[in-house]
Amino acid sequence: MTTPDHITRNGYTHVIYEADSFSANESVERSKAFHEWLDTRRSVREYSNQEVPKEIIDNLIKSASTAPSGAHKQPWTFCAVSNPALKSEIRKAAEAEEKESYEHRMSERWKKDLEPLGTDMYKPFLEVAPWLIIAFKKVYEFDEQGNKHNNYYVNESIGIACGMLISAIHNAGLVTLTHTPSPMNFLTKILDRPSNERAFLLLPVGYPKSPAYVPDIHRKSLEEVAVYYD
Ligand code: IYR
Repeated sequence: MTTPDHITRNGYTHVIYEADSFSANESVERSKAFHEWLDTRRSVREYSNQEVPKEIIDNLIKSASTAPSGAHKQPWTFCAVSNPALKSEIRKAAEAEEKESYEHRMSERWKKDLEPLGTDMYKPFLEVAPWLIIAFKKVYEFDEQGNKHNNYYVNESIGIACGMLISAIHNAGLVTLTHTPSPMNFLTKILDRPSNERAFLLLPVGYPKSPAYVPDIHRKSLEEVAVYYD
């Protein structure tokens, strides 16, 4: 019997999926190489103002948008900002929130935990980096009749998409940082987003300043993060 190239389930077409096929040894090598490459990624706070072509940003967003999502709703919009006036407006508003956070909202313990990272209320990277990508989650959608429908697992979905975006940025030889000025609703206003979208994460994208310094911190070992049940 020949294998059909598609079947029907619940009246919907399902097509054959073929995964890449590697030998066990090849898989070991590839998984090792991937980890070693991913482990070279660092969150970078010091940017060069060197331009990044829009085509690269298009590809990064397309990569992020390959993420799995609840009921395949793809509940996200990625806003890519290179306009200097808008970047300045975002910096001004973000720094105003950060000032409030650092001076009043964050606990002493929290600020102590951030000391090794060297963060503060000043965010020059919001103007220096050639691009800011702001990931908005779509909490609900409107159907043709204008009725609201909640999306599913929205935080999980956009979190995964942002993880894939960060990996895509690293793959392109660019750097980023997960910036979360809180609250982030000023971004809805500045970028004129519809009411069903909430800002989730702001990522500056660009080349690092030369030299760029990052904190001398290290990742947990496998033993610290994994538990096996054989
Ligand atoms: N949003 C602030 C504070 C901050 C909080 C955490 I948790 C960090 O890992 C880093 C920073 C800021 O961007 O400075």
